[in-house]
Amino acid sequence: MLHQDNLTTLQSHILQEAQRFPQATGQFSWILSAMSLATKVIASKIRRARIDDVLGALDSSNVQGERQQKLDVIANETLLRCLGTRSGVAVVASEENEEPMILRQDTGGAERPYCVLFDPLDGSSNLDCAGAVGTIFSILRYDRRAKTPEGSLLQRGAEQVAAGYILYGSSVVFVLTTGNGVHMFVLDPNIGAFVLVAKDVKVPTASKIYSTNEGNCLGFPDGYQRYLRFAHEQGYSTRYSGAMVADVHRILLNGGVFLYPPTKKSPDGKLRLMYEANPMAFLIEQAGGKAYAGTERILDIQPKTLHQRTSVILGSPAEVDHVLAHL
Ligand code: AHM
Ligand code: MG
Repeated sequence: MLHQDNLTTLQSHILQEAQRFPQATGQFSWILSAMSLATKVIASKIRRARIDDVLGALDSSNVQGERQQKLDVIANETLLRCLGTRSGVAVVASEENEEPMILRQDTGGAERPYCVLFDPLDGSSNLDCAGAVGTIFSILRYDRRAKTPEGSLLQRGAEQVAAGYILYGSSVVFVLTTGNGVHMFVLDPNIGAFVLVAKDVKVPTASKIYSTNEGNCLGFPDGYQRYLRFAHEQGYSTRYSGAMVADVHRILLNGGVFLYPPTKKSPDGKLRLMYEANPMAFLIEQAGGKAYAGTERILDIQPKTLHQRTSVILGSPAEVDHVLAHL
């Protein structure tokens, strides 16, 4: 992991990256700058949440039938507002909304080439106890062969042009890939900018740490239970925060494996392929790790529906291999 000698902000990093593509129109850079703006707003609202009395659940449920936190809705609206003003975005899809938002109808034109999908506030049940939460996003090219704008979103994760997450923890961390390695930025609250702190981050090859909701263990398929017995025998540590962004971030830096297997309650897994698994899988693979759903590479899954769920195994390559060997 290299530390930058010179001070580079997320904004200047994006502009530098754009220079690799002389034909680029700048619209992609504008989308990432909207993500940066939205997540600074969300970070500030999270910091003030108890003071502003916006903690707790609403009466409403989201498309998944889950109770929404007030901040889920605020984060969702903030992202929609920021992305909605960017002309390069044709379609936006959020984990919180049943239907994708078609921002522009002339989506076939080359001037509106991108779709953005996001989980606005991942792990939001951590909010009431001031625990870490995050935002996850995925950017796809608009697929002109699709019959409908919604159809344009149903692409394999391998087609993503960018993905990232923002961790709202003891600091605010923006982790990004545009398919050219994984880069990490931290929000400097004094200057209001994300500053590059690590370029080309690589996940450690192996580390005796697993991250899973072990309370569900008896409902996991046998292979996962065998892996957990192996991990216990080998003296592994367990770390689990209840927010995927925080758990994946720890694995990116310290190594280990994150597991959300099928359970009795969620036989297909709990996490959402398009909003959570695909962007995290893209990041982890770009960092030298592996990401699977059972024995299938996550990025190869052809989505059938926007909100479909998947099981997840991702992290250090050697640790993912240990899990796969037990399945
Ligand atoms: P959310 O997007 O509704 O917050 O749900 C996703 C979260 C992940 O962040 C986390 O890994 C998982 O759900 C925790 O689930 P569980 O409470 O079943 O362990
Ligand atoms: Mg989530």
